[in-house]
Amino acid sequence: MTTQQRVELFRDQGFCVLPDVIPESEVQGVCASVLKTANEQGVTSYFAPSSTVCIAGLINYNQSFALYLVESRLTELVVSLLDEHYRVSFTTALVNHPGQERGQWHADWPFLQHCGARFVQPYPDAIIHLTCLFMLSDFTPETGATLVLPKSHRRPFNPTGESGVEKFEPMSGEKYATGSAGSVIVMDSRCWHAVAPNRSKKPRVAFAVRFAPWWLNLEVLREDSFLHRRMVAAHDKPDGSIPSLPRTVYEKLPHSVKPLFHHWIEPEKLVSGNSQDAC
Ligand SMILES: O=C(O)CCC(=O)C(=O)O
Repeated sequence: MTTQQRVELFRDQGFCVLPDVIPESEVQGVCASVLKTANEQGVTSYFAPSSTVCIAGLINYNQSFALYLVESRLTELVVSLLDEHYRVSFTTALVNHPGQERGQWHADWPFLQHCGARFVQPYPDAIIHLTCLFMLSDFTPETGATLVLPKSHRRPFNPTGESGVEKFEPMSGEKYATGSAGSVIVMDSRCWHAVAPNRSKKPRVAFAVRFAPWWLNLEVLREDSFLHRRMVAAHDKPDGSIPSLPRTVYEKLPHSVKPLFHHWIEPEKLVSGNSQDAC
């Protein structure tokens, strides 16, 4: 399939699946590495059922996947959808353990209606943010491949706001986004999706990377930023925040990956005694 064909599929369905972004020979190693990090750092997620473990700011702890973020077909697709100069907004590990139940239908940030920072519905029909789910184990109906509702991305609302839908119920037209380990689901963040039950005996392992165009304000996601304090913390909203990227981690990223993270490097700390100079 060409990039143009993928773009058309994406625009029509709200998502498409890119196979073999992480080569078969490498995906097991990345999977083991992310699982190790998840065991050390993971917490349960707001949206997912209790047997899902998730880590926000995964890149801070684990860089084993960095080079795949700039895989050529993925890059071509993202540039076609967001134009150049896009950036990473989130990197999140997602480990869905056996026995996990179905999660609630939702779209992703910035379309989550109960969050402090959101596009209020009815929102415009434009591609504003991408959610990419990198499969580190096979996504099948048995293992809990993500449930998606094709074409839902064109709706100006989603189940996290007033929508009249039963959030935990199956929906007519829903589909499993399946693929083998190493594939990536590239989804419009407006597309309705849900965690699926994992009926297998092994964890279903993935990580999510979200891409934002240069013009989308991400500061509200930054821990302790003015916008975060004002729009999220002050109203006790569930947005959470993304830890800044330590400069030492940034410096070690592959050269081609650095531009995706430059905006998130931790701010320079003021040296004690120099604070007046800085003002
Ligand atoms: O783990 C999945 O299958 C879906 C994850 C999800 O819903 C999300 O990251 O927004």
